[in-house]
Formats: sequence, C-alpha cells, structure tokens
Amino acid sequence: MKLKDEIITKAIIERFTEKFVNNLDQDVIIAGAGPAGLTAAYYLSKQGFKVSIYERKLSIGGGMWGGGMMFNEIVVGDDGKEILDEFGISYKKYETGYYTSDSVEAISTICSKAMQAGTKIFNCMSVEDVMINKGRVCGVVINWSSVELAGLHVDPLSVRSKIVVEATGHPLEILKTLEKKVDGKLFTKTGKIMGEKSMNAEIGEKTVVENTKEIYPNVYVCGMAANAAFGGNRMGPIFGGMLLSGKKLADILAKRLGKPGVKEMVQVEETD
Ligand code: 48F
Repeated sequence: MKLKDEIITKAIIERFTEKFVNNLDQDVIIAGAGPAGLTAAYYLSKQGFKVSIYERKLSIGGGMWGGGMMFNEIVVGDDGKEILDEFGISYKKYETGYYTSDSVEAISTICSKAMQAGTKIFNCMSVEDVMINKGRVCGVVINWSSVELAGLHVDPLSVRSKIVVEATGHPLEILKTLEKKVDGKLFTKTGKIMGEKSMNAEIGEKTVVENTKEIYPNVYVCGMAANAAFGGNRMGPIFGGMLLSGKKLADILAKRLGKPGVKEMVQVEETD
C-alpha cells in the first residue's frame, strides 16, 4: 500500500482534535504531570472519573526522572512501597524502611498505567490561569507552552472541570496566579501561600500527605505543591510522599465527586 503524507497529517489532526474536544468538561483537571499528579490521575481514572493533565513540558514525569542530583534512583519508605506494588514497579530493599527503585522505570510505569486507566495527558500545554465563578474555581485557562516561551501575544483557551488540582511542584504556578485574584482567601493559616521550609525528609514526607487538601473552593493541592502552599518542608529525592499524596487526593476526590458520570456538583453558569 502506498503511504500518503496528507493522510498521515489528517489522521494526526483529527485524532488530536477528537481527544481535545472530548475532554473539555472534566471531573478533574490536574496542572502538572509529576509523580503526585500522575498518581492521583491513575487512581481517579481507574474508578472511571474523567481526568486530564496539562503538562508544560514535552516530557511528562516532573522531577522523578533525575532521582537525586541526576543519580537516577529514588527512595521510598514502607508506605510508598505499597504504591510501587500497585503499579508493578520493581524495587530493592536497602535497609529496614528504605527501598530503592530505578527512577526511569518508576515514572514511565506510573505514566503508562495512568494513561491505560483513562487519563488524558496534554503535554506542551501550560495552565496559565483558572476560571472562577461565584467564588469557586470551575476550570483552567491553557495555552501552548511554546506561545509562553516565545512571548507571543496569543489568547488562551479554557477548559471546564469540577475540580482543579495544583500539582506543579515547587513553583506553585497555579496558586500564585489564584492568590493574586482572591487576596487572602486561601485555606491556609494566613490566607496566603505559606512557602516551603528547608529540607527535612522525616517531617516533609508526613506533612506532604497531611497538606494534601482543598486550598480554595474546588482547588486541591498535592505533591510538593501541598507543602509549598501550607508551609511544609521540602524532602528531596524521597518520593514515597509524592505517591501517597497523589493517592490521598484521589481518595478525597472520589468521595467528594461520588459516582463517576454523576453531575451532582452544580456547575454555575452565570459569571461573577
Ligand atoms: O515538580 P514535579 O515533579 O512535582 P511533584 O509531583 O513531585 C515533586 C518531586 O519531583 C520533587 C520532590 C520530591 O521530593 O520534591 O521535586 O509534586 O512536577 C510538576 C510538573 O508540573 C509541570 C512541570 O513541568 C512538572 O512536570 N508544570 C509546572 N508549571 C506548570 C506545569 C504549568 N503552569 N502548567 C502545566 N504544567
């Protein structure tokens, strides 16, 4: 059979458009395809929720590929190991309570399992803002990362969702934008972003899970963003907390959203 270049082009454009159009009204939109966002997406998609992730970079996986200082191994504790088991990621015991895993195997498997469970990932797209309606976030504003990088004056598009997840890691990109618009109204002690504290794996691993929660109506934080938002410690290349945070978020959201496909959360139509 003779291959026609124009058919290849048409196939790509049509299939991408189909995927994009079918995912403009989601249960959950996650900003950032790092280990925390991907893990949350996996557990939610597995239960049938409509989940998409917008990732600024060409590659997904955030900071997991590079392990610690580009030594491509990660460390997880006992609880994190259970999530590696769920994904079928191999690991080795190092000492009691410490397990290591190849970071490339870990993140590529998490991504693959999330997608096979139904998560849609839109890479090369940045979340640049959120939509707010009557004091509740109801979607995100997106643009091609290349537009942002080139500083082009091109208007963005918007995508609706019941829940928006801030999973952009240390930079807290979505919350920083939101904070400016809802001055002092975040669900932190100060009403503002608290900022991350210095490295402490012992404390950081615990608080990253505790801090995985709602921070503004319909906006949740997970992964490193949770500690950066609520004033927790950073924890370096121990990744169990990121996986546990993603799983906790999925559990909270599954309870809140109820059964997949049920539109029980009223979406407000009028603007503020
Ligand atoms: O940074 P990242 O891996 O976040 P995480 O899942 O994991 C944190 C760890 O990697 C590490 C750590 C572990 O102890 O501290 O830092 O919390 O992934 C965040 C992803 O968000 C993307 C970014 O490219 C990365 O892949 N991202 C950042 N800003 C945006 C974004 C944005 N505005 N829109 C879309 N994606």
